[in-house]
Amino acid sequence: MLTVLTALCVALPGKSPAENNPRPTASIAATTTPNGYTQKWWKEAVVYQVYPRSFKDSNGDGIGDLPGITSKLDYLQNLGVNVIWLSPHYDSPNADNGYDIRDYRKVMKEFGTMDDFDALLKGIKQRHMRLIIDLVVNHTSDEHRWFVESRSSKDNPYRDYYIWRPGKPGAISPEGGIELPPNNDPSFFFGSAWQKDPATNEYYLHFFAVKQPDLNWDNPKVRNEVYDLMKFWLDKGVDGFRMDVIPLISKDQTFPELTPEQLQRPDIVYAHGPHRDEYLQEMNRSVMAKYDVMTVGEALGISLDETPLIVDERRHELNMIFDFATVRINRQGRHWKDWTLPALKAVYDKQDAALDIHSWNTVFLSNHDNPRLVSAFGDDSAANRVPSAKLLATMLFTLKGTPFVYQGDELAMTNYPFQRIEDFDDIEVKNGYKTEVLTGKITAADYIADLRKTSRDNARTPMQWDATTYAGFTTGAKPWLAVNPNYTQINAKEELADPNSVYHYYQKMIALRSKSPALIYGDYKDLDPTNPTSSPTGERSAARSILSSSTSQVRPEPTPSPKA
Ligand code: ISL
Ligand code: CA
Repeated sequence: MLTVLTALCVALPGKSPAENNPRPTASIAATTTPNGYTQKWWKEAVVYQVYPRSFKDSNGDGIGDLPGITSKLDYLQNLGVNVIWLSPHYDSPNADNGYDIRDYRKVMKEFGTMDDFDALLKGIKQRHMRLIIDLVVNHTSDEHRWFVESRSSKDNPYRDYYIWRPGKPGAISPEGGIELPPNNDPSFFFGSAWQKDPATNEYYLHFFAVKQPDLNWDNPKVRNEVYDLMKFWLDKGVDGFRMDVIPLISKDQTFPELTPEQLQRPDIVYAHGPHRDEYLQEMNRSVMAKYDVMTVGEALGISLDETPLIVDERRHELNMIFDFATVRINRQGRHWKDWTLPALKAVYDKQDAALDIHSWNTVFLSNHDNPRLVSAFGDDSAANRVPSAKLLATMLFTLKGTPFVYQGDELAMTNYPFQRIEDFDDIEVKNGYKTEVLTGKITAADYIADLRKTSRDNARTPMQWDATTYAGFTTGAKPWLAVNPNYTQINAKEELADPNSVYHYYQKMIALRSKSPALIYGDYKDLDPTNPTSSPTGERSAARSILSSSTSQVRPEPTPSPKA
């Protein structure tokens, strides 16, 4: 489906945003736009998400790594992005590709060493870019030292770093009593969120995989450990954090049974623990207030109306969140659902209405947990892939909020043609196969047909750098996850050589946005909210509708040609 962008950006007189990649200065921090926004470097940034495992392998072991990223910094600088978000780079047994952390102060050995991290950070700073890292502190790996201690005995000093409960008596059968988990909380990765641990015969809570036990944020020692590790990385010079499932940190520790209705959307229940805002404010006072950083929370379970609770600057919690209403517009539960353009535009309208000058938004339609941008929100057919990717870029870079580009979307990389369960790596897919297919609830063919559209692995196939073996991602025998077979046509080398490529369109749009106060801070209005589709000329007219409303006051030189 092609989308029509119908934004009107009111141009703002006054200071243009600092040049690409500004260093923070007092004057920027103090400047207010005519429509009332406080100017901040992170509002003016364009963020690029790197999923290290799939970006670039430097040593031929088939796994992307930090030196690989460093070797591609010129590529990113050339694109014009100025903040890099690095998905987890910490020591991990990789039950969930690094979102299960074993040691927060160590680099994953497959990705390199701390020296490699320092070299990456230095390369980023030399290019006047910034780095934010993933902060995954709702849970750790079960191999984290704290959990190894915690599970060893009920009186271990680390016992209360995690959430332990005895089982509950269930129905009595002729063979005797049945024990049930402490309550019916489900895990996002299928099954119960409670796992019985043989060492002490109690259950620990894990909202995600069995190997991802949830930390007990009600323990002040846990909170201080987290604040210390945040400072460890900030003192190295990182510029902030993307915070994994951050609304989930506070739990209702009475653990009531969820109602059938609540079981449809457990994320909403989990995101509404009693101390969420209190802990985020404490984190802000203890850490963020002492540095010039950017924070963006993954706001699983938070509705649009509640967004200001977390991002209103007067509440001193986080700068921005990822609101799921947009990326989940194509889902019914876990399954694919067709979506309409007016419905998506209605979300953008609602976001605009929910946030005032004290709050700031993110703009994103893809990341490492979602299918490819052009496949999910555009049309990845041979005829329409390029124009629809450009149209989506036009939309993403002109909406109000800090845009996030996921690696490969600047090339219009597409979903992978998955055929068999063996083609997948994702733990969520594998757990789902056991729970849904092996129990006969659905057929393997239906399961895989749905995953072809929804699977997180669509986004995790290796970056397509060139047309050589394995797309130039690795020189090794095999990449950790298969390369999309379309790499001979869709790759960075081809696109860098083609002035009309999607890559160059992104480059022009990013440059235009970075230099246009109107596109960053200007007011937003949807001029055509009910238009369900576009004509083949939609791209041109959409581009004009934005540009014509802003070019009168903004220097026009970087305007992308509508034909670009
Ligand atoms: O992508 C999802 C399911 O397909 C989401 O439910 C996802 O699990 C949720 O958005 C939380 O995501 C984050 O935390 C997870 C990790 O697996 C994801 O990669 C991460 O982005 C647990 O740390
Ligand atoms: Ca490697």
